[in-house]
Amino acid sequence: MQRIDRKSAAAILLPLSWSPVVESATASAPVNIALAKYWGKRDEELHLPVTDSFSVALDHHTTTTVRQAIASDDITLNSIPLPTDSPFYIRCVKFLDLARPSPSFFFSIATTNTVPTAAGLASSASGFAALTLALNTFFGWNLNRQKLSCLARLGSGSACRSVYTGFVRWQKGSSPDGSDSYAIPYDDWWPELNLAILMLSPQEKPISSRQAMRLTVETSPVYALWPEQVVKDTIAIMTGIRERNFPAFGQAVERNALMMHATMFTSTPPVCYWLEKTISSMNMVWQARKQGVELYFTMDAGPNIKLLYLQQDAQSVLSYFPQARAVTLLP
Ligand code: 2P0
Repeated sequence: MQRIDRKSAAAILLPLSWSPVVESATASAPVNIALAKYWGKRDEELHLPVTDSFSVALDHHTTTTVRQAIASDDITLNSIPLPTDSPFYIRCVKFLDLARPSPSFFFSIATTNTVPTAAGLASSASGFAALTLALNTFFGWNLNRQKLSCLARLGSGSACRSVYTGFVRWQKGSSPDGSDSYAIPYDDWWPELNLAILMLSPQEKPISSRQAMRLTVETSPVYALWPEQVVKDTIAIMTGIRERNFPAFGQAVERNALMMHATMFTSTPPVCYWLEKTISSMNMVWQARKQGVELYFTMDAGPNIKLLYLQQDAQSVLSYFPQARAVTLLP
Protein backbone atom coordinates (compact mmCIF):
# COMPACT_ATOMS: atom_id res chain seq x y z
CA MET A 1 0.00 0.00 0.00
CA GLN A 2 1.06 3.57 -0.71
CA ARG A 3 2.57 5.25 2.40
CA ILE A 4 2.06 8.91 3.27
CA ASP A 5 4.25 10.61 5.88
CA ARG A 6 2.86 12.58 8.81
CA LYS A 7 3.83 15.98 7.42
CA SER A 8 1.98 15.30 4.17
CA ALA A 9 -1.05 13.95 6.04
CA ALA A 10 -1.12 17.11 8.18
CA ALA A 11 -0.63 19.34 5.12
CA ILE A 12 -3.94 18.06 3.73
CA LEU A 13 -5.67 19.38 6.86
CA LEU A 14 -3.84 22.67 7.45
CA PRO A 15 -3.65 25.96 5.54
CA LEU A 16 -0.58 26.72 3.40
CA SER A 17 0.99 28.94 6.06
CA TRP A 18 0.04 30.21 9.48
CA SER A 19 1.14 32.26 12.46
CA PRO A 20 -0.38 32.98 15.88
CA VAL A 21 -3.51 35.12 15.90
CA VAL A 22 -3.71 35.38 19.72
CA GLU A 23 -1.14 35.51 22.50
CA SER A 24 -2.41 32.34 24.13
CA ALA A 25 -5.21 29.86 23.53
CA THR A 26 -6.81 27.40 25.94
CA ALA A 27 -9.02 24.40 25.16
CA SER A 28 -10.39 21.34 26.94
CA ALA A 29 -11.23 17.84 25.76
CA PRO A 30 -12.84 14.92 27.59
CA VAL A 31 -11.36 11.55 28.50
CA ASN A 32 -13.00 8.78 26.51
CA ILE A 33 -13.46 5.09 27.31
CA ALA A 34 -13.67 2.69 24.40
CA LEU A 35 -16.66 0.33 24.44
CA ALA A 36 -15.50 -1.29 21.17
CA LYS A 37 -11.73 -1.04 21.22
CA TYR A 38 -9.18 0.42 18.85
CA TRP A 39 -6.61 -2.35 18.81
CA GLY A 40 -4.26 -2.59 15.86
CA LYS A 41 -3.05 -0.17 13.22
CA ARG A 42 -2.94 -0.53 9.49
CA ASP A 43 -0.55 2.46 9.38
CA GLU A 44 1.79 3.06 12.32
CA GLU A 45 2.83 6.56 11.20
CA LEU A 46 -0.65 8.02 10.80
CA HIS A 47 -2.31 5.94 13.53
CA LEU A 48 -4.78 4.48 11.07
CA PRO A 49 -6.75 1.67 12.68
CA VAL A 50 -7.60 -1.78 11.39
CA THR A 51 -11.17 -1.39 12.65
CA ASP A 52 -13.76 1.17 13.72
CA SER A 53 -14.05 1.81 17.44
CA PHE A 54 -16.77 3.26 19.66
CA SER A 55 -16.42 5.22 22.89
CA VAL A 56 -18.19 7.21 25.56
CA ALA A 57 -16.91 10.49 27.01
CA LEU A 58 -16.32 11.03 30.73
CA ASP A 59 -16.79 14.22 32.66
CA HIS A 60 -13.03 14.41 33.17
CA HIS A 61 -10.96 16.67 31.00
CA THR A 62 -7.56 17.74 29.93
CA THR A 63 -7.17 21.51 29.60
CA THR A 64 -4.28 22.82 27.56
CA THR A 65 -2.89 26.31 26.98
CA VAL A 66 -0.64 27.10 24.03
CA ARG A 67 1.77 30.05 23.85
CA GLN A 68 4.87 30.89 21.87
CA ALA A 69 8.19 30.18 23.61
CA ILE A 70 11.56 31.79 22.98
CA ALA A 71 14.28 29.20 22.56
CA SER A 72 12.85 25.69 22.90
CA ASP A 73 9.60 23.82 23.48
CA ASP A 74 8.57 23.68 27.12
CA ILE A 75 5.74 21.45 28.29
CA THR A 76 4.27 21.31 31.78
CA LEU A 77 1.90 18.61 32.99
CA ASN A 78 -0.14 19.54 36.08
CA SER A 79 2.32 22.43 36.64
CA ILE A 80 5.39 20.16 36.57
CA PRO A 81 7.83 20.67 33.66
CA LEU A 82 8.27 17.51 31.61
CA PRO A 83 11.91 16.42 31.20
CA THR A 84 12.92 16.78 27.57
CA ASP A 85 13.95 13.12 27.45
CA SER A 86 10.63 11.80 28.79
CA PRO A 87 8.58 9.71 26.34
CA PHE A 88 5.56 12.02 26.63
CA TYR A 89 7.63 15.15 25.91
CA ILE A 90 9.11 13.46 22.84
CA ARG A 91 5.65 12.40 21.62
CA CYS A 92 4.29 15.93 22.12
CA VAL A 93 7.19 17.56 20.28
CA LYS A 94 6.77 15.13 17.39
CA PHE A 95 3.15 16.28 17.20
CA LEU A 96 4.04 19.97 17.62
CA ASP A 97 6.43 19.62 14.66
CA LEU A 98 3.33 19.27 12.49
CA ALA A 99 1.97 22.60 13.76
CA ARG A 100 5.25 24.54 13.80
CA PRO A 101 5.03 27.49 11.38
CA SER A 102 8.83 27.44 10.97
CA PRO A 103 11.73 25.44 12.48
CA SER A 104 12.65 28.42 14.70
CA PHE A 105 9.17 28.65 16.23
CA PHE A 106 8.83 27.13 19.71
CA PHE A 107 5.85 26.32 21.90
CA SER A 108 5.05 26.70 25.54
CA ILE A 109 2.41 24.13 26.47
CA ALA A 110 0.67 23.95 29.85
CA THR A 111 -1.54 20.93 30.39
CA THR A 112 -3.69 20.00 33.37
CA ASN A 113 -5.85 16.95 33.93
CA THR A 114 -8.96 17.05 36.09
CA VAL A 115 -8.55 13.31 36.45
CA PRO A 116 -7.03 12.31 39.76
CA THR A 117 -3.84 10.51 38.72
CA ALA A 118 -4.75 7.69 41.07
CA ALA A 119 -7.92 7.01 39.07
CA GLY A 120 -5.76 5.55 36.31
CA LEU A 121 -7.55 7.59 33.66
CA ALA A 122 -4.80 10.05 32.77
CA SER A 123 -5.07 9.91 29.07
CA SER A 124 -3.13 10.73 25.96
CA ALA A 125 -6.47 10.86 24.12
CA SER A 126 -7.84 13.88 25.98
CA GLY A 127 -4.33 15.38 26.00
CA PHE A 128 -3.78 15.36 22.24
CA ALA A 129 -7.38 16.39 21.56
CA ALA A 130 -7.10 19.41 23.89
CA LEU A 131 -3.75 20.34 22.34
CA THR A 132 -5.22 20.13 18.84
CA LEU A 133 -8.19 22.34 19.79
CA ALA A 134 -5.91 24.89 21.48
CA LEU A 135 -3.58 25.01 18.44
CA ASN A 136 -6.61 25.55 16.20
CA THR A 137 -7.54 28.67 18.17
CA PHE A 138 -3.94 29.83 18.62
CA PHE A 139 -3.30 29.85 14.86
CA GLY A 140 -6.86 30.75 13.81
CA TRP A 141 -7.02 27.67 11.55
CA ASN A 142 -10.82 27.42 11.85
CA LEU A 143 -10.72 23.71 11.09
CA ASN A 144 -14.00 21.82 11.19
CA ARG A 145 -14.46 18.93 13.67
CA GLN A 146 -13.68 16.34 11.02
CA LYS A 147 -10.27 17.84 10.34
CA LEU A 148 -9.65 18.43 14.04
CA SER A 149 -10.38 14.77 14.67
CA CYS A 150 -7.93 13.73 11.91
CA LEU A 151 -5.26 16.03 13.28
CA ALA A 152 -5.72 14.83 16.88
CA ARG A 153 -5.37 11.26 15.58
CA LEU A 154 -1.82 12.09 14.44
CA GLY A 155 -1.00 12.71 18.13
CA SER A 156 -2.62 9.53 19.42
CA GLY A 157 -5.19 7.35 17.69
CA SER A 158 -7.87 7.44 20.38
CA ALA A 159 -7.52 11.27 20.61
CA CYS A 160 -9.63 11.57 17.47
CA ARG A 161 -12.62 10.43 19.57
CA SER A 162 -12.00 13.06 22.27
CA VAL A 163 -12.92 16.03 20.05
CA TYR A 164 -16.56 15.13 20.85
CA THR A 165 -18.55 14.37 23.97
CA GLY A 166 -21.18 11.62 24.26
CA PHE A 167 -21.01 8.37 22.32
CA VAL A 168 -18.50 8.57 19.50
CA ARG A 169 -17.63 6.27 16.61
CA TRP A 170 -14.23 6.43 15.01
CA GLN A 171 -14.68 5.27 11.43
CA LYS A 172 -11.53 3.57 10.26
CA GLY A 173 -11.63 4.94 6.71
CA SER A 174 -9.69 3.46 3.82
CA SER A 175 -7.68 6.31 2.31
CA PRO A 176 -3.87 5.95 2.67
CA ASP A 177 -3.64 9.62 3.75
CA GLY A 178 -6.09 9.10 6.62
CA SER A 179 -8.40 11.88 5.47
CA ASP A 180 -11.45 9.64 5.99
CA SER A 181 -10.32 8.21 9.34
CA TYR A 182 -12.02 10.43 11.89
CA ALA A 183 -14.61 10.29 14.65
CA ILE A 184 -18.29 11.06 14.32
CA PRO A 185 -20.75 11.59 17.17
CA TYR A 186 -23.47 8.98 17.67
CA ASP A 187 -26.78 10.79 17.87
CA ASP A 188 -28.24 9.09 20.91
CA TRP A 189 -27.70 9.30 24.65
CA TRP A 190 -28.48 6.97 27.53
CA PRO A 191 -28.92 9.05 30.68
CA GLU A 192 -29.34 5.97 32.89
CA LEU A 193 -25.98 4.49 31.87
CA ASN A 194 -23.43 4.50 34.69
CA LEU A 195 -19.72 3.80 34.81
CA ALA A 196 -17.50 3.21 37.83
CA ILE A 197 -13.77 2.62 38.01
CA LEU A 198 -12.31 -0.27 39.95
CA MET A 199 -8.77 0.88 40.50
CA LEU A 200 -6.78 -2.28 41.15
CA SER A 201 -3.24 -1.05 40.60
CA PRO A 202 -1.85 2.42 40.08
CA GLN A 203 1.45 0.96 38.88
CA GLU A 204 2.91 1.77 35.52
CA LYS A 205 2.18 -0.68 32.71
CA PRO A 206 4.84 -3.32 32.03
CA ILE A 207 4.49 -2.57 28.29
CA SER A 208 2.87 0.42 26.56
CA SER A 209 -0.43 -0.10 24.77
CA ARG A 210 1.24 1.08 21.59
CA GLN A 211 3.86 -1.69 21.81
CA ALA A 212 1.32 -4.31 22.90
CA MET A 213 -0.93 -3.39 19.99
CA ARG A 214 1.91 -3.81 17.50
CA LEU A 215 3.07 -7.10 19.00
CA THR A 216 -0.46 -8.47 18.90
CA VAL A 217 -1.05 -7.58 15.26
CA GLU A 218 2.28 -9.09 14.28
CA THR A 219 2.17 -12.33 16.27
CA SER A 220 -1.25 -13.34 17.60
CA PRO A 221 -3.10 -16.00 15.59
CA VAL A 222 -6.28 -14.80 17.28
CA TYR A 223 -5.87 -11.33 15.75
CA ALA A 224 -7.27 -12.66 12.44
CA LEU A 225 -10.64 -12.98 14.18
CA TRP A 226 -10.55 -9.48 15.67
CA PRO A 227 -11.67 -7.23 12.76
CA GLU A 228 -14.87 -9.17 12.16
CA GLN A 229 -15.60 -9.36 15.88
CA VAL A 230 -15.31 -5.58 16.26
CA VAL A 231 -17.85 -5.04 13.46
CA LYS A 232 -20.30 -7.38 15.23
CA ASP A 233 -19.67 -5.85 18.65
CA THR A 234 -19.97 -2.26 17.41
CA ILE A 235 -23.30 -3.00 15.76
CA ALA A 236 -24.55 -4.77 18.91
CA ILE A 237 -23.41 -1.84 21.08
CA MET A 238 -25.07 0.79 18.88
CA THR A 239 -28.26 -1.25 18.59
CA GLY A 240 -28.23 -1.87 22.34
CA ILE A 241 -28.06 1.87 22.94
CA ARG A 242 -30.80 2.59 20.39
CA GLU A 243 -33.13 -0.04 21.85
CA ARG A 244 -32.12 0.56 25.47
CA ASN A 245 -31.28 -3.14 25.64
CA PHE A 246 -28.74 -3.14 28.43
CA PRO A 247 -27.92 -6.90 28.47
CA ALA A 248 -27.23 -6.87 24.71
CA PHE A 249 -25.13 -3.71 25.07
CA GLY A 250 -23.23 -5.01 28.10
CA GLN A 251 -22.52 -8.44 26.61
CA ALA A 252 -21.03 -6.86 23.48
CA VAL A 253 -18.91 -4.40 25.47
CA GLU A 254 -17.58 -7.10 27.79
CA ARG A 255 -16.92 -9.60 24.99
CA ASN A 256 -15.04 -6.94 23.04
CA ALA A 257 -12.69 -6.20 25.94
CA LEU A 258 -12.12 -9.90 26.62
CA MET A 259 -11.42 -10.57 22.96
CA MET A 260 -8.87 -7.74 22.90
CA HIS A 261 -7.10 -9.34 25.87
CA ALA A 262 -7.34 -12.77 24.18
CA THR A 263 -5.32 -11.36 21.28
CA MET A 264 -2.70 -10.24 23.80
CA PHE A 265 -2.50 -13.57 25.66
CA THR A 266 -1.86 -15.32 22.36
CA SER A 267 0.89 -13.02 21.12
CA THR A 268 4.60 -13.94 21.23
CA PRO A 269 5.76 -13.13 23.84
CA PRO A 270 2.38 -13.10 25.60
CA VAL A 271 1.11 -9.84 27.08
CA CYS A 272 -1.01 -10.03 30.21
CA TYR A 273 -2.04 -6.83 31.98
CA TRP A 274 -4.27 -8.71 34.41
CA LEU A 275 -3.53 -9.14 38.09
CA GLU A 276 -5.07 -11.72 40.39
CA LYS A 277 -7.38 -8.93 41.56
CA THR A 278 -8.49 -8.39 37.97
CA ILE A 279 -9.58 -12.00 37.67
CA SER A 280 -11.31 -12.11 41.05
CA SER A 281 -13.16 -8.88 40.19
CA MET A 282 -14.32 -10.30 36.87
CA ASN A 283 -15.57 -13.37 38.73
CA MET A 284 -17.43 -11.12 41.13
CA VAL A 285 -19.12 -9.33 38.20
CA TRP A 286 -20.22 -12.69 36.76
CA GLN A 287 -21.41 -13.81 40.20
CA ALA A 288 -23.41 -10.59 40.65
CA ARG A 289 -24.97 -11.13 37.24
CA LYS A 290 -26.02 -14.67 38.19
CA GLN A 291 -27.72 -13.13 41.19
CA GLY A 292 -29.72 -10.78 38.98
CA VAL A 293 -27.62 -7.61 38.97
CA GLU A 294 -27.22 -6.29 35.42
CA LEU A 295 -23.54 -5.50 35.62
CA TYR A 296 -20.88 -5.70 32.89
CA PHE A 297 -17.31 -4.52 32.57
CA THR A 298 -14.76 -3.25 30.14
CA MET A 299 -10.98 -3.04 30.44
CA ASP A 300 -8.27 -1.27 28.53
CA ALA A 301 -4.59 -2.06 28.22
CA GLY A 302 -4.15 -2.33 31.97
CA PRO A 303 -5.34 -4.29 35.02
CA ASN A 304 -8.16 -1.94 36.06
CA ILE A 305 -11.83 -2.59 35.49
CA LYS A 306 -14.56 -0.20 34.40
CA LEU A 307 -17.99 -1.31 35.59
CA LEU A 308 -21.06 -0.53 33.48
CA TYR A 309 -24.57 -0.64 34.90
CA LEU A 310 -27.85 1.26 34.87
CA GLN A 311 -28.81 3.81 37.49
CA GLN A 312 -31.42 1.46 38.96
CA ASP A 313 -28.63 -1.01 39.88
CA ALA A 314 -26.19 1.56 41.28
CA GLN A 315 -26.76 0.57 44.90
CA SER A 316 -26.43 -3.16 44.34
CA VAL A 317 -23.28 -2.65 42.27
CA LEU A 318 -21.67 -0.53 44.95
CA SER A 319 -22.57 -3.13 47.57
CA TYR A 320 -20.58 -5.72 45.58
CA PHE A 321 -17.79 -3.23 44.87
CA PRO A 322 -17.69 -0.64 47.68
CA GLN A 323 -14.27 0.56 46.47
CA ALA A 324 -15.56 1.42 42.95
CA ARG A 325 -15.63 5.10 42.09
CA ALA A 326 -18.56 6.23 39.98
CA VAL A 327 -17.63 8.65 37.18
CA THR A 328 -20.10 10.95 35.43
CA LEU A 329 -20.57 10.33 31.72
CA LEU A 330 -20.69 13.38 29.48
CA PRO A 331 -23.51 13.62 26.91
C1 2P0 B 1 -8.93 2.39 22.88
N1 2P0 B 1 -6.58 1.84 23.55
O1 2P0 B 1 -9.73 2.22 21.96
C2 2P0 B 1 -7.81 1.37 23.01
C3 2P0 B 1 -8.23 0.23 23.91
C4 2P0 B 1 -6.06 0.96 24.56
C5 2P0 B 1 -7.01 -0.15 24.67
O2 2P0 B 1 -6.43 3.61 22.23
O3 2P0 B 1 -0.50 4.48 19.38
O4 2P0 B 1 -2.63 5.56 23.02
O5 2P0 B 1 -1.30 6.63 20.33
O6 2P0 B 1 -2.58 5.50 18.51
O7 2P0 B 1 -4.56 5.68 21.37
C6 2P0 B 1 -4.56 3.21 23.51
O8 2P0 B 1 -3.80 3.48 22.40
O9 2P0 B 1 -2.46 4.45 20.76
C7 2P0 B 1 -5.92 2.91 23.06
P1 2P0 B 1 -1.67 5.32 19.68
P2 2P0 B 1 -3.39 4.94 21.93
O10 2P0 B 1 -9.07 3.31 23.71
